[in-house]
Amino acid sequence: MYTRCFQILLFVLCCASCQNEQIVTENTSYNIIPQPLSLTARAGHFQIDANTTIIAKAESQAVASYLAEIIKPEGQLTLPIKNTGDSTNAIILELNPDFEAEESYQLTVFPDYISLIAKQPVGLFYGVQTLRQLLQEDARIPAVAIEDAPRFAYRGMHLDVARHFFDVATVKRFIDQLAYHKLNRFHWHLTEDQGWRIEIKQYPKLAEIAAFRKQTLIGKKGEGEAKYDGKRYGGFYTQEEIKEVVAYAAERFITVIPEIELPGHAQAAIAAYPELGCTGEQLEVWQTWGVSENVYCPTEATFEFLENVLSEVIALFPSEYIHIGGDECPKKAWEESAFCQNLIRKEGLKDEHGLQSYFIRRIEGFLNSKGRQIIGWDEILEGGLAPNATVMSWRGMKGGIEAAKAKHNVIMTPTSHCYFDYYQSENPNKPLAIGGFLPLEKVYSLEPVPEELTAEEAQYILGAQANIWTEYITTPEHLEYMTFPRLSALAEVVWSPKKGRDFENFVSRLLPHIERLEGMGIHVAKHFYDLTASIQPNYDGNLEATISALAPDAAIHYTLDGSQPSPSSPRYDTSIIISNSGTLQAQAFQDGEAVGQGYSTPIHMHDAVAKRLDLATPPSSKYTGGGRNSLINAILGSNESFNDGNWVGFEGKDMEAILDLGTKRALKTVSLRFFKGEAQWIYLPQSIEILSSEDGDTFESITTIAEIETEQKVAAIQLPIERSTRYLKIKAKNHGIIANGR
Ligand code: TNX
Repeated sequence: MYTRCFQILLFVLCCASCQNEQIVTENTSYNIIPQPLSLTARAGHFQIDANTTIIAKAESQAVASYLAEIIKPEGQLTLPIKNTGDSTNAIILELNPDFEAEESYQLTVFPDYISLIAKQPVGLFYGVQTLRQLLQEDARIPAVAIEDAPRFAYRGMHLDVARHFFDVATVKRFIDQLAYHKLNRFHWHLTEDQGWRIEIKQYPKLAEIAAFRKQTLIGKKGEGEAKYDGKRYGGFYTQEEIKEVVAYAAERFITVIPEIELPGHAQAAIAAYPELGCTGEQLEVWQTWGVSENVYCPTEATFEFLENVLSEVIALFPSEYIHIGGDECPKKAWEESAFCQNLIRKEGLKDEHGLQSYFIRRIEGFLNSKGRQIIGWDEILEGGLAPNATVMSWRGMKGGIEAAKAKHNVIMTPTSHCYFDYYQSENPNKPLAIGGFLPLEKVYSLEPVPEELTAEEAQYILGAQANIWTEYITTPEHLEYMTFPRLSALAEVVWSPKKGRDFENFVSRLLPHIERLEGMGIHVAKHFYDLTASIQPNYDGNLEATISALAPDAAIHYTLDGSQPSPSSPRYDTSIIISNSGTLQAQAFQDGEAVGQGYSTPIHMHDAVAKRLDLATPPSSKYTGGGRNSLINAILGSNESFNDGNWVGFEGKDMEAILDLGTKRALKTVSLRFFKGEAQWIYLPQSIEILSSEDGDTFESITTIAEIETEQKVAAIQLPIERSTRYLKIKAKNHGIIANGR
């Protein structure tokens, strides 16, 4: 493969986002997230005042008390809870065992009372969450009739407290938000190579040694020497704290699923108890990110340790499911261990993958004997699945598909849609993340049930969850920034009916939802207001810029003279016509304050802008940003990246572009820019030829250059031509390098 990226003078950003057209459904004004199953608007409103009461029988008391706490109007006393009473000015909670769906509820707001009915307290609890979202600042609740039930039984969120530790208060706040979004599983990732976070009474060194690392890698491991911060770091939860969190979650109808990683991601435990490893070597708790090769050795002593640990874990967590990890277990230590090789032979296992299966099956057997089930990451499929295991499919959906076909339960959490440790924006000021790119829209587009499955197989998809790995997330504020608003999108994926899911409608409800979250002090990512732009030639010699943000209420102001946009700069409407060189700058404002990342680009007008350009060979889809138009839109391709949407690449073929200037023009110079990225198989052309023509048919060569070189990533070439002509042909000969294996 050989490629070249080419630009005649200038280019655009091709913007994938569209105009924000708000779809107004009757649900929009109620702004509930996740969207309920059905909602019918009604006239009027219920007013909470000093005389409002909550009526609830004994079985609904717990939810009633929670409601009284949560809905307390400002400056007023907690609403009194009564067993029976007059329905006027009351919020009545009732259970009705005849309701079909387990977690369903029916909420009807009348002007003189509110009726909340559910099959079980959990349904009442979700009705209360909806009520919270309906509550206006003036303590009014708009009249409405809602019938609601979740699509999936498993609606999860994971948190890695091992790479970085988050205290009980932060974890509780996180759990509060899961509840607010009607999620019901909190997957607590408690052990890792870099830290062990749960007190185990029988093994005190786990808290003393495994919970602390000497220092932490700074940034990412580059090519040179890795840098460390030199600061001891760690922490763990005492068993009392664990109980407190589990009880707090249970009050919010959230099951906490603990994860104790095995056989890999175990270096911290091995650092505390070296006999758990294959070499017996004294290790340190890992200070760097990645996957450690120091894994548990499958000796009887290791199984005894793990069973003792899991016994304490079981006593703390009532969850039916215990997550045992199972991911990313390098096999090197087992390959090099005589004990492991012997065990493989003795047990008649095929290889190290068989040994991993043996490991998981033994742990499953132990947990099953205690009445618990295991969940494992999709690597537990390799070498044979343990008989009753539930698979968490993270490396795409394929592990989940395979498991569902084999009649195993599945939780979908593909990196492509569910990794909230990935970047959510292309904003250059975004904080460092592990990598990837997962914008809000992508999260929202997750469909947990793959088409490949039959209706029967689809029953095995219990639901989905998102994961927050915390290698680069060190503070509660940053954790919230990574979580919100992506969690709101996930909540709708797992709760709301598939039919009727609509991103634009979601966005219109999300804006008031974000205000509610901010009202609770949550640090929400505001990339929602980041601007993207598309600058296109409009073929009358001008450019037309369209600018958009995801937020439909963004007031965008712009300038063309290099000054910083302010609320008094011209307000962007449908497009901007640009006919001169300068700088286009735009910024979104909300209540007069700049919000989100603004947009800025230099505009370099020249004679080819918005003229007709034909490409004899089609550009490669791999490297093509804005296509043909990006060559004549007055925007330069980036000096750093060929992926900025402004470069056009040609793979395997020569480039031939014919420019029609419309009339005969006296030209002085042709300026060309080429991108060089040899590591990505992008090469400068071997040679360039410029030709001219009066009629667009017969071309005459003006000049040729054979040698093009640059030390930079971009070769900018100026060719003096001094010619009056209407048509120009630019030929660039491909480098001709044939790459092996790519
Ligand atoms: C993969 S997902 C991991 C984690 C990392 C994460 C970073 C999984 C089962 N393992 O250990 O933190 O990638 O995105």
